[in-house]
Amino acid sequence: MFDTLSDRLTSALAGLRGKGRLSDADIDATAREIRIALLEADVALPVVRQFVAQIKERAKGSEVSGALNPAQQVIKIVNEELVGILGGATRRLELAKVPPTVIMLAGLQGSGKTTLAGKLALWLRSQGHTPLLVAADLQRPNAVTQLQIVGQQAGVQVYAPEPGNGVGDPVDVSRRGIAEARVRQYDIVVVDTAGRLGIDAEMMRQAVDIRDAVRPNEILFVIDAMIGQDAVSTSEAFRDGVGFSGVVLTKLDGDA
Ligand SMILES: Nc1nc2c(ncn2[C@@H]2O[C@H](COP(=O)(O)OP(=O)(O)O)[C@@H](O)[C@H]2O)c(=O)[nH]1
Ligand SMILES: [Mg+2]
Repeated sequence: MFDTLSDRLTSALAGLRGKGRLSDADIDATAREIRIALLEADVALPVVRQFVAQIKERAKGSEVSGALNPAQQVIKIVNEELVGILGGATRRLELAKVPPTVIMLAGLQGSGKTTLAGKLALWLRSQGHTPLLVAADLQRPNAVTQLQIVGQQAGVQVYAPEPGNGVGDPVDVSRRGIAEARVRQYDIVVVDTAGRLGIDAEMMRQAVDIRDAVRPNEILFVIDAMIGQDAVSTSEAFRDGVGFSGVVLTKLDGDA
């Protein structure tokens, strides 16, 4: 996807190179090309609209720089805005002043939460932490076993007091998981929660209840990069329903 998007953007901007002065018409034409490039890359319309509007506004605005000609300035603006969207928000995990740090994983079923729990555990361990994984997905068949296997592979402990498959209270397990970590001095707790196939009120309520019970330092919203356009509405629903402090895109190794 990025190869074509990158090609399209390059050609959209190519017309500007070498121009000493840009008219509003030049900027509009370039904005139109960028818009088409993004839409063809399956970027959601509201995102495209905002992005293009931002670029137009900045390009037509008073950002006059002595060092760059107008065409170079537009290219710089597009570049900055793209970095802002794609990579501007990477940052470190927020650690609690008093351990344990609590990380809650939320997202739709199949988005990759349990897999991420394992990756996080392995990485945290390599950084000298002693993480505890908490099995709070008591819904999805074999979710508890899956987390236990993932924990074993990463060489970290899994707190799984309930069998799952519909048995046990995820809010209670989450709360007890934090208490367990405190007593046994694990410094980071990763709470693996249940998702649903689509956004539904029951899932949101459960995620909110877990959030309120464990007061996480980080809520990582896990999203499958292959869902394309649905990513925007799903993220917005989670943002408004549960809130999150970070987003993890999974399956970037796929063919989306
Ligand atoms: N290719 C690929 N597959 C992944 C990735 N993360 C998760 N999966 C697969 O996606 C499926 C769902 O993942 P899982 O962690 O069980 O999702 P959960 O329901 O959110 O816990 C599993 O088959 C995983 O192996 C990833 O980054 N790349
Ligand atoms: Mg899972």
